[in-house]
Amino acid sequence: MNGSDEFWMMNRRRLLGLATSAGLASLLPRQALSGTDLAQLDRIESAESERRLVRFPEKTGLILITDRPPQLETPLHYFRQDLTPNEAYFVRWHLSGYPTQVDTRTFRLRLDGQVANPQSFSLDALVNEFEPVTLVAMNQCSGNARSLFGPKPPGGQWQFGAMGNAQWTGVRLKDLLDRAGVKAGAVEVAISGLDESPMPGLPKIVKSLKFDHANDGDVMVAYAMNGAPLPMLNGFPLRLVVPGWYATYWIKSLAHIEVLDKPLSNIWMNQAYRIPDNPEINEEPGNLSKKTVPINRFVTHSVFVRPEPEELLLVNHPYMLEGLANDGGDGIARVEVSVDGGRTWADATLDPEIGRFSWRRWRFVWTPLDKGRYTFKVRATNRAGQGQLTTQWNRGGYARRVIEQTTGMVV
Ligand SMILES: Nc1nc2c(c(=O)[nH]1)N[C@H]1C(S)=C(S)[C@@H](COP(=O)(O)O)O[C@H]1N2
Ligand SMILES: [Mo]
Repeated sequence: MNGSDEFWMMNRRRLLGLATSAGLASLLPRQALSGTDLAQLDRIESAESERRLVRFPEKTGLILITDRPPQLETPLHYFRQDLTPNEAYFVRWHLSGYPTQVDTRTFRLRLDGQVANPQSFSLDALVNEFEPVTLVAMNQCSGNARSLFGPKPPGGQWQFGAMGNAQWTGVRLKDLLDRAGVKAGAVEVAISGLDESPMPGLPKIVKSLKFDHANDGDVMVAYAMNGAPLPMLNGFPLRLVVPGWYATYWIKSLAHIEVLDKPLSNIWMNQAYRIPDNPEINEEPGNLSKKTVPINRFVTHSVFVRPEPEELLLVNHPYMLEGLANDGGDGIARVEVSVDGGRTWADATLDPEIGRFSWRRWRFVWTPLDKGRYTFKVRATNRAGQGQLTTQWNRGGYARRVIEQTTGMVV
């Protein structure tokens, strides 16, 4: 390799680093770094360049996890805002038979099963005949941050971007159920979308909620996201919003609601999205829990938005660490940050609450007094006293509640 090749490769890496918003690290001259730092930077830059940005319809550049079906992750820096822009909101479909267009004139949402008057709602009827409700809620894939578990569970190797916060507008599922007149003996409500399974042996996705949950007045059929129609990839024209619960229940391109007189039994409830039945949602790779339950409410968790891993910080300059914390709806009571790898902790400042089911952003201003490499940690506690864990693992890589860390280099 000659000198100019070397130069080109170095700059290519830098550009890739920029494209994935590595932050300051990609901008500083490499000469300013020691040999070990340089090796570290190389590792990170190559890890980042493997996480390629791609553009899908109605979307900005998102990190490609898989393309068929699309699984796209939101780059961290979008989480420095309360609401995640629709074009940057993560995407996950299970099956390649997902809808790419919908005729809004003929589209109908069906509601039937254990009801007195089965319904078929046009979009017009949903928008005009029911009281609109609006709420800010975070959605999060059950497997968000799965890639950080060791050993790595199978599935999409997400970092922290399989989540997003949005303001949802729509109608209460309860109001639709009332219109249909639910009969005695209703135990669950099954929900499914327009997506079809392309594989003969695999049934289409149908999920269910207990009737009382579906009818609690919070669960919503949303037709707008951040004041605009939902992007096709996020479920246009309708999706279920199940505040405080993992995304597997937030059925997209919602087309059918069925009130059931017995629990739903299918692969999507009995085999997929199950977690060990213990409060820590924990098990050993060599000793899997015999008893599992369907995944449900979000657990308490907090993440860093900045610094991003290995970001460069300047000695004697105040730096604002930022991140967000969430739980299943009780509310975040406290977020603590450690700048010394977990030896000592101090309280972060919480941004104002913008809804029970929203994430809560936090900040922590810190002035590094010495150069060197730092490990930062963050832990949250919710109002019900649920904190975070130092170790956790489960076969699905679900419901991560581990105390997270990031690193920074003070120069
Ligand atoms: N119809 C339908 N809805 C679905 C899914 C799906 O495959 N089909 N995937 C679920 C899962 S596992 C996730 S993580 C979220 C992703 O929502 P998003 O693409 O709007 O971010 O959609 C949920 N709703
Ligand atoms: Mo998911």
